[in-house]
Amino acid sequence: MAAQLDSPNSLEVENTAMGSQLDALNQWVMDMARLTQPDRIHWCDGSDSEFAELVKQMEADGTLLPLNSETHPNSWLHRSHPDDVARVEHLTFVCTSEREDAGPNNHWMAPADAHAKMDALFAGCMRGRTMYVIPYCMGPIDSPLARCGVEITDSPYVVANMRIMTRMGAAALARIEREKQFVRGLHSIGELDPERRFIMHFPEELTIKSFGSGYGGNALLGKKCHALRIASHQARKEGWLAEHMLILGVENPKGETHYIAAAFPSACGKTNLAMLIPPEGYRREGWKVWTVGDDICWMRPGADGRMYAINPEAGFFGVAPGTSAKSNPNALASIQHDTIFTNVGLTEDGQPWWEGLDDRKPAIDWRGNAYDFNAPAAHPNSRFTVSARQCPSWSPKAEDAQGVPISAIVFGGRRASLVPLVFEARDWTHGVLVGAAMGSETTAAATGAVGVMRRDPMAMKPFCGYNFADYFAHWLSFDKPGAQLPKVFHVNWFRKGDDGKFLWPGFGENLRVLEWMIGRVEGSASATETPIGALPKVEDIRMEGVTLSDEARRVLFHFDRAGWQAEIDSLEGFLGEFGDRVPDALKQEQGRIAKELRAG
Ligand code: GTP
Ligand code: SPV
Ligand code: MN
Repeated sequence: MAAQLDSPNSLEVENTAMGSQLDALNQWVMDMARLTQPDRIHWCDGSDSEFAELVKQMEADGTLLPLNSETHPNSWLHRSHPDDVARVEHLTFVCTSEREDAGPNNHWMAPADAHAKMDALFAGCMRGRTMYVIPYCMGPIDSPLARCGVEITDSPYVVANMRIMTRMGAAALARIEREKQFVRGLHSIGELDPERRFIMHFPEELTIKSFGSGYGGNALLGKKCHALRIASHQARKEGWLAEHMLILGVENPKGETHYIAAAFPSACGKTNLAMLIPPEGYRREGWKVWTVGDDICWMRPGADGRMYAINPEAGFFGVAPGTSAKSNPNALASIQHDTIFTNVGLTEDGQPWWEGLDDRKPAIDWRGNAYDFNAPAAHPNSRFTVSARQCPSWSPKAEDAQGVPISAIVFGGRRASLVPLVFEARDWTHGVLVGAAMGSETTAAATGAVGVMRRDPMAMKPFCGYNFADYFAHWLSFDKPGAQLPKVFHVNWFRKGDDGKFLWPGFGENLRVLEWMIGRVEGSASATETPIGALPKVEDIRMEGVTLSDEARRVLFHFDRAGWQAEIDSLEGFLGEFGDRVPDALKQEQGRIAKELRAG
């Protein structure tokens, strides 16, 4: 087989795609092999036997540690390099030919310079290693909304994760052959040296080059690099949206299901909301929640004018700490077998453990040292990778080629003060402003300080592959004759009281807020108009079965005019950072609200 290839050296090539008409793909793979000089090339077919072989090899070299096979069959722990535990926003670049197209929201480098820099890092980097070629499809394999890519990597851990997170292998390769278009991702762990680490995107070339990290969104290129940064750029050109949103279905006792998409920044509750278990009383009445996606949503207007959404992913790369039988039973049930854990602790008998799981004592921390009570056993950004099919609430509609119709879009973040539990935007334009104005306290999902308030429009600050001003204009463009747009809401599960504790119980109880939203969509729920949108009173939301403190009742449903004046004034400054490209309609909307707030 290898004879048909122009081998860069004495190359062993397994499972080659030769014999088919994949000229562009073969050419690119050969070019990358010539650059990186691997000892072997392996074309991934996604089969069970391939996975078993990879696992055997990773167990042998310590990349994967098998967990207790009685409690966690077919599950492993991976310990990443201690300097490689999260996304690295300061090393992530969008390389468009015009700097302005990347916008002030992205780090930018001229494409030629970026290619030169990356190719120097990649030169010879796979010597002694195997190059894996991973054809994958983001979205149901037969969906017109799905898009394909190929990731080249020297990390078997990445292959194992991509197999869970995407539709990987033969079917994806067949679709690429048909469509002749795919996103090209080149990845090497390099030496895992933070000084030689860059994640570069070339949206105009549908290309990604990532070097020096093996972690999450830096390395599983189908996820944030393709499905958000490159896809958002494609989506703008093609008239759809690629968003950092979960998708869930809420089924009422009559059997009617509304689908909701929600954008919260990293580690702000998407996985938890997507897998919500209704409170006891709701369960008795017959309410059900269905999980369609927990991190990424691709949506576009359908023939009836409604927005239809797919989850481009096939698995969950979820935050472990805080996941428990109480907070997220569906996640916990999903990860009892066939799961890869990254950077969690271990109990004495080899079970995975993290802060917030239960009150057992761990024996070993995420670095592999004896547990020391002064530091967490699991890294705060430790994760599990698991197939979505293992989730008890996995929606039967999640594989629908046409996607699910979206009734409501929800924005939200971690806001200790000011922002009430929920409010509704008055129309689409106002909704886009609410999304653009999103702020949240930073989390451990990216390197850098934790708990610092920053603007994170639509939870896309780290992920929008183009200028935010153009992105806001693209969002506004969906409001056209015939459109049946979702209603837009904003939530805050993270408001704190005077004692510094969360005022809202969150998790399953969040269904009460979703029920109110659905009531608004259907025209049955009440609200009070304010300049920032429509707010429920505490009695507009069903609260039997929850105990809220007096402070919570007062604060969570309160519109603080003076506080919002300052917030909306600062928004003017934020929009100003994007200059003339910001759509006038958005500036006018900000001006309208500022005026209403002053008029009060
Ligand atoms: P990424 O995968 O990084 O995009 O994160 P995510 O948005 O999916 O966040 P996730 O659901 O994993 O939640 C992150 C943290 O927030 C966990 O520690 C949760 O326990 C906590 N959390 C989630 N939902 C709630 C909630 O309703 N209330 C409170 N107080 N905490 C929550
Ligand atoms: C996030 O940070 O939003 C994640 C994890 O979902 S990562 O895959 O690392 O981007
Ligand atoms: Mn995420």
